[in-house]
Amino acid sequence: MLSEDDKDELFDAICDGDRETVVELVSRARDDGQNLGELLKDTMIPAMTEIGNQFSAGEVFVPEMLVAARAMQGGINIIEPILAQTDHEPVGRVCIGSVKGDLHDIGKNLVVMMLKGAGFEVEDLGVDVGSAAFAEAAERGNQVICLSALLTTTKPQMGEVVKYLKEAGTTAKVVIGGAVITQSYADAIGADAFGEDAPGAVNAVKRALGLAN
Ligand code: B12
Repeated sequence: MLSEDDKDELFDAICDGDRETVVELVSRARDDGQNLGELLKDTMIPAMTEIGNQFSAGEVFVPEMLVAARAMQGGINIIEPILAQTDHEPVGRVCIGSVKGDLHDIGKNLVVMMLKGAGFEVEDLGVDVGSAAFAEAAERGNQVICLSALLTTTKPQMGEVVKYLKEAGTTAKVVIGGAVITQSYADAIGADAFGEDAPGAVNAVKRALGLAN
């Protein structure tokens, strides 16, 4: 069993991006039969929230957030198969992809890790994803379709996806983000929410699902 001190060490290890310590502590918790859902919710997700807040406040930058996300992922990799066996319900089902023509995926990958850390089940469609593939993901039961674009030239693809999904009659919500995206663009194309960064993506997905204001 992890003591309170061990849990503090786990929290700090995630914030500091110390993947080895995260893997060691989470493995010990698993071997001891500790409730991993609780550990995720009470210790690990708050650590990612903390690093996300520091990032939003300009106190840490992308490299620190990437190593923290990688450390978190090390722990999630151990927890995921165990939680999948139990009746642990995900907060929601989300799919994400960089839109057609866009090969940038560093930001998208951060968003994936943040969403997983917040308890969402995430289907990552990768890069250069066309409208039909997003519509098929909605048909598979994803409640939110997240679109990422980094280029001025690929930004209009987001409008195309929203139009395609509407015509296909899907009820899934659409959340968009990426360096060239703004709230006013989201409003203009009829997307349900916009997120500025990875923590903002979690908020946007929650807003789209009516789980946050
Ligand atoms: C790394 C990089 C590349 C790498 C990508 C590697 C990879 N695996 O991703 C490579 C070298 C392949 C590349 C290629 C190109 N790139 Co480039 N690239 C960059 C660079 C330097 C960094 C992008 C990045 O990773 N940022 C860090 C991440 C963490 O930030 P982010 O992506 O913005 O994501 C955050 C938010 O936007 C948000 N977010 C992201 N996605 C989503 C999704 C949702 C749903 C939500 C809610 C939020 C969200 O959360 C993320 C985390 O906080 C930028 C410059 C820059 N400083 O942005 C140029 C940049 C984006 N690239 C640019 C260009 C022009 C190109 C090329 C066309 C160059 C060329 N002539 O070949 C090609 C296009 C390739 C293609 N078809 O996509 C331009 C785009 C200009 C424009 N406005 O159109 C930029 C801005 C450089 C510049 N100043 O000119 N690039």
